[in-house]
This record gives sequence, structure tokens and C-alpha cells, in this order.
Amino acid sequence: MKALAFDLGAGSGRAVLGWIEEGRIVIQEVHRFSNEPVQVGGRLHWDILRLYHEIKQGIRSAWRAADGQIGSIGIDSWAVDFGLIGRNGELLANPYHYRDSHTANAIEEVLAVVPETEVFARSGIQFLPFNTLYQLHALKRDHNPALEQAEHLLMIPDLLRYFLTGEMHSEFTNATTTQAFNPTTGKWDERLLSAVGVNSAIMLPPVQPGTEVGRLSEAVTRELGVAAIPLIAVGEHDTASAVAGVPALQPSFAYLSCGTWSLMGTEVKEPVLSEQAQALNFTNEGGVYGTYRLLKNIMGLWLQEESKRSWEKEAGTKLSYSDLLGRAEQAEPFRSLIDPDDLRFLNPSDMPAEIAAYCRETGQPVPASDGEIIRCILESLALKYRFVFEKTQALSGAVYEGLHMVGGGIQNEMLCRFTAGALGKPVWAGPAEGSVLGNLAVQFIASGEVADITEARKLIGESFDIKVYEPEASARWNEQYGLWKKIAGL
Ligand code: LFR
Repeated sequence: MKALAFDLGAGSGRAVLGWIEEGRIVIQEVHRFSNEPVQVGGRLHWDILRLYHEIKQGIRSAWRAADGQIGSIGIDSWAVDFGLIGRNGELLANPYHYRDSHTANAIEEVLAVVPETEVFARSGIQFLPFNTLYQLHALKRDHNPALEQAEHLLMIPDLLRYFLTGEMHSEFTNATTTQAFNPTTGKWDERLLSAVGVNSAIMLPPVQPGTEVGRLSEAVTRELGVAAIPLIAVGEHDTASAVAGVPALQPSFAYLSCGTWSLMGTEVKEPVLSEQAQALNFTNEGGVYGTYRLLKNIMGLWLQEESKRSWEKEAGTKLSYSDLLGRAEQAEPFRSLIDPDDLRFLNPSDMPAEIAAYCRETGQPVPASDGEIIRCILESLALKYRFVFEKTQALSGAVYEGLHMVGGGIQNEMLCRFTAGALGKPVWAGPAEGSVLGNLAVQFIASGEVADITEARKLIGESFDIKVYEPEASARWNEQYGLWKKIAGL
């Protein structure tokens, strides 16, 4: 039997079949589709029904490719976004996209009602303006009619699963990212939800990854000409799946899930709710099989993706990453540096101009060419990785020998090289299919084909190439780290 994983990322979504053959995992992409947010009425939305349509196309293609041998389906996507369901079971409005600006002042507004320490103590989640808690607050504040009418809230993968099966379930890893779930009580936090004026009855009790959560409904099986395939709640937060897919052999390890976002941290058994964790704005997101992901969001390759988009818009033609990275390689090292996590970079209208302005305001040479900007982004990311790596060690009390990097971002070899240099430790890069493999791993474990997560990680390591980057030029990186911390005010 094969498992089918859907992974919805920024820009595109994919349907990937996975199975085990001669002791290795084999994967086959059967459908790829665009996942672009839609701006309407000044707001940024998900194109949710189109995605549902593409998911159905993916199931149809997979069914054909697997000769009907599909044992289960799992869906993962980015966190925090949700749909609201009304009394007749229908979706009430198009879900908002987390990069929409309606949450601009929401953190401050909510913290005026519940103190920051209390929000952290109750949720263990980092303060990011787009967390579901702040999105809900913004909707409530703006008298959003969908929220007023809502009977249920479903996170995006919950919602797509509901469309497929007719059953509503909330999945644990994604639930924790809302900042409205309390990991200590294991329940939705009434106080946090009531602080933003939301009735906790709209939230469903979360199920753990690995649970079967319905089968394709009769209407769907008839439409697609497929069997009633079961749906498995995987680590439906894409980062939970990415962490599940890290090919680490040790129980304690540091990871970086590298894509549009960079998520760096480690796995822990219990959330770390210390003052220091709060001060460093670390998060404790739910993981698979009774773990928590102690990590921090880093703005990631979004900076590079958005810069490229700006230049393409200006030039009216597509640019290639290999050309851009080639020019970055030629650019002068350490000419200008930024803190990639300055919130000004969350969704600026012109990323290169925003980066240039940051450099100007901090008294540095202003990067002008595309090569200079890309170099500035990649060096700054590597330095931020070192900072977060050190803080992860401080919080967990562990010392890591090196860093596992997974996700599409590892195709950027310059970034992997810089990261090893900045850390002064080896980087083990691979596989690039982070989330998809973690999604499949949970399905393999659910079907009994793989014993547990330790076996699954070992199997992933044996099935895919892991490239090792040894640190180079560490003295230079050390010196720059000191300078960068001053520039970033850290
Ligand atoms: C990565 C990710 C991060 C989350 C961000 C927004 O794709 O899921 O973990 O913080 O997107 O949801």
C-alpha cells in the first residue's frame, strides 16, 4: 500500500505518493499546483476552494499512479490560518492569509487585556502578530460577520479534511500554533479565548497525529471514482511534519527547517515555559508522539523570494536562482548586514528597497545590486541562525555537535555553507522533502509499516542523500557575529 501526502506551502502545493521498497522510502510526485494568496477588498485571502479542487485532482492522479493501492491520505500546511464554519456546516468566508495587515496592532491590543507573561505561561507560544489569537482579535474588533456567526473553527488542513470526509476534527500540532491552546492543561485556554471575545465552544478538542480522522465521503468517492480512503491526522502543521522527518539518530538534536520560513530549534518532552524562553520569544509548538518543538521563527528565504519577485516585476522577465546566487557569490563579503526578523520585512511592498533602507538607517554601505542584496540576506540569515542555535542550547541545556537542515532551502548551497561557517559546526543538509517525509512517516507508523518515529528517522536517513558541510572561515564569521549583533541590537 502507498501513502499519499499533501503539502501546501507558500507558492505551491504538492501531492506525493510514498511507499517502502527494499528497505527504502520511495516518493513520487503526482500533482503540483499553485497556492497563491488572493488580494480582494484590500485583504489577503486563501484561494481555498481552488486548493480543494486541486487536492481532489491530486487524489485522482495518485489513485491512477498507484493502481488503486492507496492506504491513507495526510495533509499538512503552514500554521495559524483557519476557516469558520456556520450553522449549516458551510464555510462562512474565505480564510484570511496570515500576512494580511489586519493584525498589525493586534499583539499590543490583546496584551493590554492579558499581560504578556500570562499569555506565554498559558500558551508557551512565541509572540508573532499573525498567531490565530491575534487574527481572532482583529476579526472581533472589526465586527467580522463570519466570526459572529461561526459555530466551528477549523485550521486549514482540518478544513480541507472536513471537505473530503464530512467530519470535523482539530489536529494537535496545528492547534498549538494558535496561541489559544494550553499545553499544561491539554485544553483550549478559555481565558485567552475570552480575552479576544471568542466562545471556546467553536474549538474542537484536538486529536493526536497518527489518529484516523474519517474516510473520503461517498460524494467524493463517487466524484473521483476512488475508494473510501482513510484520512490520517499527520503533523498537520508543516513544521511539525518537517521536524518529524529530520533524519536524526540521537534523541536530542538541533534542526533547521529551511524554506520560506526558517524554523530552528530542538525537540523537548515538555514545553519550556521559563522567563528566559519568553524573553527570547521562543515557542513550544506541539510535535508528533508526545513531543514539543522548542523553536524560533526566523524570517527565512522569504527575503530572497520577495526580492526576486520585486526584480522580476521591475524587469518584466523571470530571473533564475542560479544566476542570482552566482552574482551573490561574486559580491563583496560582509558589506552590509540586517536582522532578518525585523518586522518591517514581514510583508513590505518592495523587499530590496526595505533592505536598502535598513542598511542606510544603520549606517552601513547600502546594497544596490541584486548580488549584493542576496549576499546580505544569506550572510544575515546565517548569523541569525548562530544566535538562535546558541539560545536553543542555552534553553535546552544541551550541546549539539552540528545542525540538521531539511527542506527546500537546502538547495541553496551558499546558505548551507555560510551556516556551517557561522556556527563553526557541521551542517547535515537533507532531505529537501522535509514536510512530505514527516507527513508520510506518520502515515507509515499509523499503518504499522514502520515501528515508531526513531525507526522512521533512521529510514529517512538511509533513503536520501545527506550532504555534509564542514565549517570554513570560522574566525571571520566569529568576528562578523560580534558586529552583526550590534547592528541587530541583540
Ligand atoms: C512554516 C510555518 C511556520 C509558521 C508560519 C506561519 O511554513 O508553518 O511554522 O510560523 O509558517 O504559519
